[in-house]
Amino acid sequence: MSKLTLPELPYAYDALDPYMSAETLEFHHDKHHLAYIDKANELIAGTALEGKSLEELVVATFNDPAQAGLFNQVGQHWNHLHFWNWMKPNGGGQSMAGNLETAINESFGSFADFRGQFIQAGMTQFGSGWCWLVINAEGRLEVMKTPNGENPLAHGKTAILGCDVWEHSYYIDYRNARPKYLEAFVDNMVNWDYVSQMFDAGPLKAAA
Ligand code: MN3
Repeated sequence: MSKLTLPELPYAYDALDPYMSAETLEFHHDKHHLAYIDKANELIAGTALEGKSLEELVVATFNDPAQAGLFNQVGQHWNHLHFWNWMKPNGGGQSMAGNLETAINESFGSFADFRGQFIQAGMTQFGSGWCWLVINAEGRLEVMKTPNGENPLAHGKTAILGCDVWEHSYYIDYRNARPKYLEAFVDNMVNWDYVSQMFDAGPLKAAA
């Protein structure tokens, strides 16, 4: 593939205020995400990994201990590309397509049970990482958490929703109150339309 690049945010920097401030998005998107991309491009240049898709890069580098440094960079690029789209102004709550709602009810019992498990996963991820709603190998939905830049693809699972619980994602707005940030993410920011698109698209090929 050609070099990894940073897309614009899909909304204005202040669009998620007061749940996520313009200051947070400016730092997180313009500085943190860009740094992952620059480092990944530097590490990929001139190697046999040039030409692989981003999903292939995540899986290939996870399976090669010598590429542990690059794994976190390409994982974080995938994670953030989608993270910006997993949020929108006036998002969150239980407003989603019927087939996704049915799948959530079948997998978790109820939306409230999903919400509780997702927030719990984010709260209990010790240190930096992510909590996820994924399609597992059996085609069912489950909640999981991963450290650092790790992406569910490394475990044969396809993320359809993820929340960044690195401190850079919430410390300006919530200080140490990670649970409040996770509640605001689920209740006020999730872009269920984008989650639905990923759910309808099904498991990524690289997860097989
Ligand atoms: Mn981040």
